[in-house]
Amino acid sequence: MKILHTSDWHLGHQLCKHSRREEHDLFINWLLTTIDRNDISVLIISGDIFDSGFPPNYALAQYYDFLRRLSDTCCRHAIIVGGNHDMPSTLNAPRALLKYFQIHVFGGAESEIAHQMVPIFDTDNTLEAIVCAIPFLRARELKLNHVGESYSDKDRNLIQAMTTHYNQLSEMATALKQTHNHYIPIIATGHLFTAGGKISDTERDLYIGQSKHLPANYLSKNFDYVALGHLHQFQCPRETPPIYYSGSPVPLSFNESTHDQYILMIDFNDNAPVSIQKETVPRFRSLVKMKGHLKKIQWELTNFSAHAPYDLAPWVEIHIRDETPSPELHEKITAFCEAPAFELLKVICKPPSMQTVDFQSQKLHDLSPLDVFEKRCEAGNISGDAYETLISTFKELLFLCEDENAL
Ligand SMILES: [Mn+2]
Repeated sequence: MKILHTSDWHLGHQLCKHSRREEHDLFINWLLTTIDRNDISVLIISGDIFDSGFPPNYALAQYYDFLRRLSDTCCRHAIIVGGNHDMPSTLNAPRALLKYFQIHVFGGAESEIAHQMVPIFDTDNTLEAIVCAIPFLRARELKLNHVGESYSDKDRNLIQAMTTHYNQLSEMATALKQTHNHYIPIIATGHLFTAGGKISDTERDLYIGQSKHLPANYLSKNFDYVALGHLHQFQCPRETPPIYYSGSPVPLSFNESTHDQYILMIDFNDNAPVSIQKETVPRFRSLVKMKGHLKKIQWELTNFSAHAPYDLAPWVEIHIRDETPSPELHEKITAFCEAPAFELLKVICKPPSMQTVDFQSQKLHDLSPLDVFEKRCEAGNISGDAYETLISTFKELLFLCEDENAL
């Protein structure tokens, strides 16, 4: 039995107000072909299907169209769990209908934990795997009451409750497995930060500080494979038994495009060790970041050639050093951008004073609250320890606001 593990699609995502719809369409086409070519029986999507709790209608259509086309492939089951970007009720709304097609959806934690255990049967109706479907876990779903607790107690109790949730499902699945004589792998899903994980600039910073990261070894060793989402870069927090992040299939920022994107395929042979294969997702659109002085940028733009094998025009972000914003400068750059080979998304100008000023397309909606706060600190010439303390306090405030607003 082979499963395919992916996560963090973020359907509906925009980069500098530009839709990622075409890239997601191409990814979905590629994924469906990959599923058939590799004889995949079970698909797991480990959270952040959508970029927001209220996705645009085209993103919903992409998702349902994908699920319909999935039923034409060799894949017999799908397990889809919610991430921190997903609204549990949005994902859960069609679950009764989708279950009819062997698509099991868990937008949030269930009030009855046993419901999160999904037995997978083969075509002869023999139990061939058990999936513990665990979505992003919210404090209120774990019935934690934080009133009067210090932040460190709150963190510790959340980690404890998450660990208990995983252990309970591990014990239930192990008990079910032991009633059978043949090999039955137990697979868990999750949408969380593990301690020491590599983060990028687009993961919503829900867990600030190591105290809120779950150590990988807290996850039961009875799980033969743990399919994680949340971190957008492929990584392996534990090798034996294996825990993997597949990472997002489409880079969500210019920084994320500096590394490759993957999906993972896991083969469970009878009693044999698990074999894990990672496959590179094609880059459907190049995201190119150019940094340097004006002359260098002009040279790079003049000599720009797209290497992507797909038709989508590359997107470019430019950071110009030692230049003061001016209308003439704008013209000097755009004169090089009229070639149809790429599309210029953003120009950031860094004057000699080192104060960052954006003069073209960077508007407030392009910035995160943290970006705005960092700019305010830079404008106030705050640096060193004072800067670090202010940033970490601001991140803590952001976390509290997100937690208060979480649905
Ligand atoms: Mn994500």
